[in-house]
Amino acid sequence: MSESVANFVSPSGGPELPQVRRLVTAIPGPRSLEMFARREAAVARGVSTTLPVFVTAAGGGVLVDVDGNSLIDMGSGIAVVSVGNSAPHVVSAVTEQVAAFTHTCFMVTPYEGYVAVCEKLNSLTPGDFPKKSALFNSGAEAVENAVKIARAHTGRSAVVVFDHAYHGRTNLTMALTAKSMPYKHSFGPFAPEIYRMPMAYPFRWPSGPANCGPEAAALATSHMTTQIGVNNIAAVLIEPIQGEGGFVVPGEGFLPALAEFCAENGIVFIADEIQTGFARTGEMFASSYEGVTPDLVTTAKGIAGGLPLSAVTGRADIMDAAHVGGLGGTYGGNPVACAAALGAIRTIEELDLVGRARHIESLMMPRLRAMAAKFDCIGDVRGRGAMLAVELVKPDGVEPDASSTVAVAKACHAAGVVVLTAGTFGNVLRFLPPLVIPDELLIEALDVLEDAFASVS
Ligand code: PLZ
Repeated sequence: MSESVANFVSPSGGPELPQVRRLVTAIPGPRSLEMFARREAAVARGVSTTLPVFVTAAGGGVLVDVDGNSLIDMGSGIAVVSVGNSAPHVVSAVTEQVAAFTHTCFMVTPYEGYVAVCEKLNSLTPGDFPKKSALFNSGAEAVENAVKIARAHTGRSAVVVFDHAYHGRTNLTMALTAKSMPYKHSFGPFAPEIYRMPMAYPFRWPSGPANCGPEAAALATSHMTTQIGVNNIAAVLIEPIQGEGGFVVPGEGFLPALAEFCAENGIVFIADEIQTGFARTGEMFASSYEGVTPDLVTTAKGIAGGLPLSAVTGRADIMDAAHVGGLGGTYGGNPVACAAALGAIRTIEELDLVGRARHIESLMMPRLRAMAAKFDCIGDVRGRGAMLAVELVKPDGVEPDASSTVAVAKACHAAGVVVLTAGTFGNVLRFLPPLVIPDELLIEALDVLEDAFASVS
């Protein structure tokens, strides 16, 4: 373990959780099962559970449950606690803020934290031009507001999205999301004026990964021109690496071609960096990998170390298109969440978590590639930084293998490693460790994963 990470995980005054995998009961244990029975009686079934282990403490790279088990966290609560759970700067900033005041509503009587978070976002996001930001609560809410702003700016209504996209669970963001089950099924009717284009998905591109980026871009721009009409398009909205859709890294050239097409045609290019943002991919924002400068960026998740906060950031003239009073919400940019964000961003900068994400990639990628060579069911290994995945397929082809994916995930869970699945076909295992996880735990998680593949193959 590097010294900075060791110090970080056990700070003076912070939670000192031993960075170990330790199982003292079956997973889930008896107390978790008891609580899960209560949960089933009290909580609506529509809210699902990946692993019914009830957590009492978490930090660094571990989750500790009510039965005393210590599990390795390879999910970060879906890419949220990149700085680790209860990161010291987050805890101290939140504690101070919660004691001073908890809420005034920024639209009624403002406070500095909100402005400071916007200043940080304006300087950290890609693009060397005047920017402004607005703060909200959830990722879906940020996406909704980015679309509102783009429509106000352009006076146009159409929004272009892509196959395998995920943008949220509200009515507009369900419409923007590709996958029906479980996100949209039985919940329509959906918002109009949403148009879906083919995604540059290298592993599944008919003529092969090498042609994927340019060919997909040509298709998308031709469809936009002929089927929608460029003068009707307010925004093109895309995740620079798709998250729920299966960690699809777009074929090279796809994002730059889309951004260029948008710039030529007065279309607002929106990067949904909700899952990819804040150091996760080994850049502060994943758009930077291909030098793409979005007009607007949506952020959430990793922004605030676990507190609910989201944002839209972008070109000042576009952000100012919405009339006074047109944007807002009771809780958007809540002072406690803003304090958490300032603590989280400080942590990312002080611990060089961008570099740490690249280190995680360098540690995990060779192991995942070696597993792909060993196990026939792994068809593809992909991702960037600490946002990595393997796609499982039936032997000798690309037919998705969801049942093996679930089996490998379950074997990892039983062994005390929290992994998540993803993908339109449910056949992607994804890895999103906290960026402060000690190397030893990562290596142990990979050992467990390899055993899980061996047991399922
Ligand atoms: N945009 C790119 O990844 C959230 C969803 C989990 P909210 N992804 C996790 C689930 O099953 O609900 C996400 C995302 C991207 C938007 C969102 C939405 O963010 O904070 O969940 O609303």
